Amino acid sequence: MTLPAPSIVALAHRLEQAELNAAPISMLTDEHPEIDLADAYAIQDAIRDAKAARGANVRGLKMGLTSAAKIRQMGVSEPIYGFLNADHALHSGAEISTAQLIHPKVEAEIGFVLKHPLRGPDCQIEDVLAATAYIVAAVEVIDSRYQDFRFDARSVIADNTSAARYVVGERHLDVTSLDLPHLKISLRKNGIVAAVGSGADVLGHPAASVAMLANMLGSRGRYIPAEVLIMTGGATEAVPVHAGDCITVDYDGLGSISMQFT
Ligand code: OOG
Ligand code: MG
Repeated sequence: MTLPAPSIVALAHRLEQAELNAAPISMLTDEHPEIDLADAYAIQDAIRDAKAARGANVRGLKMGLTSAAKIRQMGVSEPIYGFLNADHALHSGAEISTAQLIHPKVEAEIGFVLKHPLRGPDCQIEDVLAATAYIVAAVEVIDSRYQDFRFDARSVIADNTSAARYVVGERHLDVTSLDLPHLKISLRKNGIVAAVGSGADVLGHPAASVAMLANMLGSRGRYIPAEVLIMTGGATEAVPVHAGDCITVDYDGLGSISMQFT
């Protein structure tokens, strides 16, 4: 850690105001090049605490930058994690107002919910699958609070990994019947295919992303609780959206999710 506690709280406040006012700010590391990874996660924690103090619940956890497509698109190559707010969850068919967002993009993901908590280190794909209660198709709406959607790893971690909204599909309880690496995903914007991917695009297997999350949390003395949603990261590159756009994502064997931006 390099930053004193009051600076952590002040930077968290600046980021949260940017989110709540849909008004972008410059990258935190432009002003504070000394920020390290521990500071960045501490700022993210302070945002979570500020939301919790106002009664917002955490619904889950997310991994980011877990596919080659996302790493190439954002130019940041380390997987990162953040949290999902309960009041940012939406159902398929939802209307999403772009007025509350800065420069939203959508990305197709696979979600897990566990029946047992998972603790690193040494968590592996098999441990994740044995602990899984169900799988869901999920679409994340990301919205960086930084100008031009440009950031480095520390800045995007502090900004809760650009988390903004997420749309979750139906539950698939029969986990063993799903061939997750070969599960094909196709994202259409206004009827035209804009991105395609598969489960294997997420670290070779989306359960590897959950295992990595357990191991990353474990290194900070934390764990993945049971019953929370875990989003494993965009399998495809993120696609920018504007008012009027309709997004539909089809997942082989997991159904479809759609949303209308207004
Ligand atoms: C950072 C968040 C990445 C994912 O699924 O890769 C992420 C960003 O690209 O803005 O959520
Ligand atoms: Mg994501």
